[in-house]
Amino acid sequence: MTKRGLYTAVIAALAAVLMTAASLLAVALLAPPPGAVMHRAPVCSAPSLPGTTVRVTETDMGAGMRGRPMMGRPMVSRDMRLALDRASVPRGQVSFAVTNLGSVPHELLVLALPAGQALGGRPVAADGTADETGSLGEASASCAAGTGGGIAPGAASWVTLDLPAGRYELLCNLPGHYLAGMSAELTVT
Ligand SMILES: [Cu+2]
Repeated sequence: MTKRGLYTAVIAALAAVLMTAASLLAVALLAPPPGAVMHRAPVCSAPSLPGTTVRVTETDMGAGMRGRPMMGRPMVSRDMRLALDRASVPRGQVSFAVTNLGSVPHELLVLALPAGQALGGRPVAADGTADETGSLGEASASCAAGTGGGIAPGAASWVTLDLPAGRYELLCNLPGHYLAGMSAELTVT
C-alpha cells in the first residue's frame, strides 16, 4: 500500500467510527425515557395544535411487573408516570398533546389545583378513581381529540383549552392510576 493509500484508508476508518458513534447517540437520544415500556410502534401522533402546546408523556412499567394483590388488598403500585415537557405556560389557549408510551390505556384530565391542595392529594374513592368534579377537559380518545374510551398503548390524544392563570393538576383517572403516580402540576401565568 502506498503512503497515500494508507492515509486514505485511515481517514475512511475514522469516518466509519465517527458515523457509528453518531448513529448510536441518535438512537440513545430518541429512545423513550427510562421506565417506558414500548410494546409497539407509535400508532399515531397529535397534529399541530393551536396556542401553546404542552407535550404529555404517559408511561407504566408494564402490567406484568405491577404489584400482585397482597393480603387480599390490591398493592398500590407507584410506577406509572405522567410527564410534561414544560412546567408553566402563558394564560390563554393551551393545547395538550398526550402520547401513551405505556402498555395499558391511559388518559389525561385537566383540573384546577386550589391553593393549599397538594399535587396528588385529591380524595380517592374505593374504586381507585379520584374525584374529578370540575374537570376542565380531557384527552382520552385514541388518535383523536377530546373525550373517548382511553388512549391505547402507542396512541396519542389531544385537547385545546382556554386557561386563566393559576395552578392545574393533570392526571390520569383510570382506576388506580392516580394513586400509582399519574399526576403532574402545570402553572399558567
Ligand atoms: Cu393511566
